Amino acid sequence: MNTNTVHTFCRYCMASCGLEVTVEGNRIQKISADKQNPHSWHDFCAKGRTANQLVEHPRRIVRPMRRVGDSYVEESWDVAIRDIAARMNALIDQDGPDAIGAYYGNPSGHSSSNVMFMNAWMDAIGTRSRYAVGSVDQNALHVVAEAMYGSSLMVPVSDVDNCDYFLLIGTNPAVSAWNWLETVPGGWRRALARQQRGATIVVVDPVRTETAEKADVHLAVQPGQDWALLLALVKVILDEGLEHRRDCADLATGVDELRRLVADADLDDLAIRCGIERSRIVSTARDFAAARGAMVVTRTGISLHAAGTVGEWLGQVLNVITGRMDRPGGRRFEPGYFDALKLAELAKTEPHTSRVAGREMVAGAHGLAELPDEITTPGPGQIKAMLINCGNPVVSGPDGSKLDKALAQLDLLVVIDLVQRESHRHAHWLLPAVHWLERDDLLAFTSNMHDEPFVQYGRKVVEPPPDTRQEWEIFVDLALAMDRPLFGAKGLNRFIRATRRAAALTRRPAVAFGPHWLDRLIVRMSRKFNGRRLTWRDLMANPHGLVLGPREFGHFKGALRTDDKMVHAAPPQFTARARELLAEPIHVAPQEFPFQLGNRRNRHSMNSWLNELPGLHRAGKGNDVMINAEDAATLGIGEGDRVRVYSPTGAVELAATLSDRPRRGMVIIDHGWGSRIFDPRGGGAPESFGVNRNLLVDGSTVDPLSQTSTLSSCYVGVERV
Ligand SMILES: Nc1nc2c(c(=O)[nH]1)N[C@H]1C(S)=C(S)[C@@H](COP(=O)(O)OP(=O)(O)OC[C@H]3O[C@@H](n4cnc5c(=O)[nH]c(N)nc54)[C@H](O)[C@@H]3O)O[C@H]1N2
Ligand SMILES: Nc1nc2c(c(=O)[nH]1)N[C@H]1C(S)=C(S)[C@@H](COP(=O)(O)OP(=O)(O)OC[C@H]3O[C@@H](n4cnc5c(=O)[nH]c(N)nc54)[C@H](O)[C@@H]3O)O[C@H]1N2
Ligand code: SF4
Ligand SMILES: [Mo]
Repeated sequence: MNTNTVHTFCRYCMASCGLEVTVEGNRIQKISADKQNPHSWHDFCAKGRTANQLVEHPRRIVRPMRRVGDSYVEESWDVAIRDIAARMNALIDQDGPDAIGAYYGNPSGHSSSNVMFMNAWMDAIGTRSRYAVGSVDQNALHVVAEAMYGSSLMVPVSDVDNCDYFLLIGTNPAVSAWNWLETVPGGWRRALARQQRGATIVVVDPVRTETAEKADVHLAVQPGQDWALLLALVKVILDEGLEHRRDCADLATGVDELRRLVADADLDDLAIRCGIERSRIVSTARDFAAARGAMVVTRTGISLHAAGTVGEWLGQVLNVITGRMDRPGGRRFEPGYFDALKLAELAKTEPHTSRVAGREMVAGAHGLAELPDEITTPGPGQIKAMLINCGNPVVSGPDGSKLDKALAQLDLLVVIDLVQRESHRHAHWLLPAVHWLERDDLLAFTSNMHDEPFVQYGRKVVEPPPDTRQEWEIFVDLALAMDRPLFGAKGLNRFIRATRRAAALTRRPAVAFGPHWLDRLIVRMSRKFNGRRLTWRDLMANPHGLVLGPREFGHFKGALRTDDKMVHAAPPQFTARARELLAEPIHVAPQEFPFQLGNRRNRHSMNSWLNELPGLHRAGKGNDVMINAEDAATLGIGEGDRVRVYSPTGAVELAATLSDRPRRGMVIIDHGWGSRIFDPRGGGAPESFGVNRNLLVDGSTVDPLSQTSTLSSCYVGVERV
């Protein structure tokens, strides 16, 4: 059998590590780091190394499957698409388009065509019942970027290699690989290299994480109260005149409003709220402002709390007022080869207020926490059918059992995934997706997120099983079968049909409309580097990827999409919310639920998936609850004891690990566990590892500015069983 080597990159997370894959026939033999990749292989981890295990998952769905009673039967795509289209059309005729709901999860963002075509389909049917992973992830960042910089996708990247002072808040890059809306391959390793050369790393985290362990300073903040710490830092900087005068005048508006806000805040009060001594806050502020290159980085440790947007905003404010935007060692705008911000503008969803909770959409979708009530509350606009694409919201969102019950009551649940997981157990149709090792991707919309100008064509490594399909194709087929205009654009369906006929006639599949058309267009329109545009040939001739030039500074101001081309440092909705928080009494845990529930990611899992694969976790895998040893002593809990963790919403049982890592009053359970994996083909018993900690989280509280569920602000009780 012939053996060949393919170079591509991993699409599990934003680190986008370059891969070298050895293939024999159509089977992957070995995946290693592509050391010839000039940009991104340095985070290469066991998840990438074992990615073939998901391709060859023993429970992988490889043909469309229809539920019949309690089991599933295989069907052809023709039957599947026709049945789904007919049932959805009947519901739309009867109840209107909002009767069709849809959710997309995290992996959809690692495909170049998935979300675009899902939106095209949602626009085709006209539904506003749209839900997305952002409301359990990074909505706060989108809201802040939109208000401050004029585009929800304008996310300046970290200039790690020039940074002298890292203020890392609510992030554990030693595990999560410097991930969010940026690709900074080897970011953590590079930060440590800077530290070797004298840079300071400050980590703000209620837990002494793997990252905090390596830090020069660890500030064990009171969970959920980073906004108070950040506001205090801003206050010290403005009160002591440590701000960057020129940027505060020429780059930003609203600094006077910030001055008024901090004048109304008291440093001692803020220190008590965040649980960090005033003197440490003051010295951190002074050191941050004085450092030559410095950056604040904020992530999910901020966003999954009720004050998440205010925290995210104040983190950006610190960067802006100390002159870190567009300067070495700070945050830089990467123009990339393609202007994704422009695309985001074209693809904007009409604003919409939800039916039951009366909340606004954020970044084109409603909050996941609202979904159960939208399914169970009768009346015009009630969701009767759902499509879940790349998601496991029962595990990733709050109050999973409430959502599970709601999903059970749908007339139609359609799932597009590789495997049937917890959120898919009531599915009427399981539609088999294609793994990224089986598809080509040009991730043009991440072009502004790389920490240096870079392009790599994500090559397909093996052929997918014949009856699996990429999401874009499923959405096109559905829109055609439903006879509803893709993208809401009249005439497009007819045109697509014509290209498909031409492809069949000429026996050239590439003639049929698909995302490869758009890829070609994007390359043709690419920004010039060294005086010339990219060509398709450049992409093909550089399988390891192509660094397009040096990191450039000076694009930030021009890229701003606010009407006055200025950074808006103090959007009124943010200052109002900060004043609301200042007026709130200091949080104390309710007596019956005295602990705050913290969260961890696992190096060898991707949110709720990959944790079932062999080789990635040791035997007996699952999650446990980490309890501060002093707290455990007062509860009479010993190492390895079985304990019950309970909240007003739910209860779970698991083993205890004692540790001095979490601050007192906090217990930690890894998220992403406790999702069953079903066997729709073989009918084997469901497999499951660990417990779902989000069963403890009430869905009714959200960050009002971003609609993000407060997954990390949950109070619980703990007892030995
Ligand atoms: N308590 C707590 N909860 C959290 C978090 C936390 O830190 N703490 N983190 C949150 C964050 S940051 C995120 S991003 C969310 C994730 O939330 P979700 O995106 O809803 O869930 P995932 O666990 O990522 O599940 C992804 C699903 O996509 C499937 N999949 C993988 N690749 C493909 C593909 O190419 N095509 C298709 N169709 N399916 C595919 C997988 O099999 C899996 O079933 O969880 C959030 N929930
Ligand atoms: N191995 C692995 N890597 C991943 C993922 C994965 O599942 N596994 N998921 C990917 C995804 S989708 C995302 S979005 C990114 C997320 O990347 P990160 O946000 O860096 O994710 P975490 O590693 O969960 O780090 C969050 C940290 O916030 C801390 N924290 C919790 N509450 C608070 C608080 O109130 N204040 C402060 N200051 N800190 C708090 C937690 O203790 C934790 O250490 O990671 C990505 N990378
Ligand atoms: S999952 Fe691992 S190998 Fe894949 S991109 Fe992320 S860090 Fe790299
Ligand atoms: Mo995420």
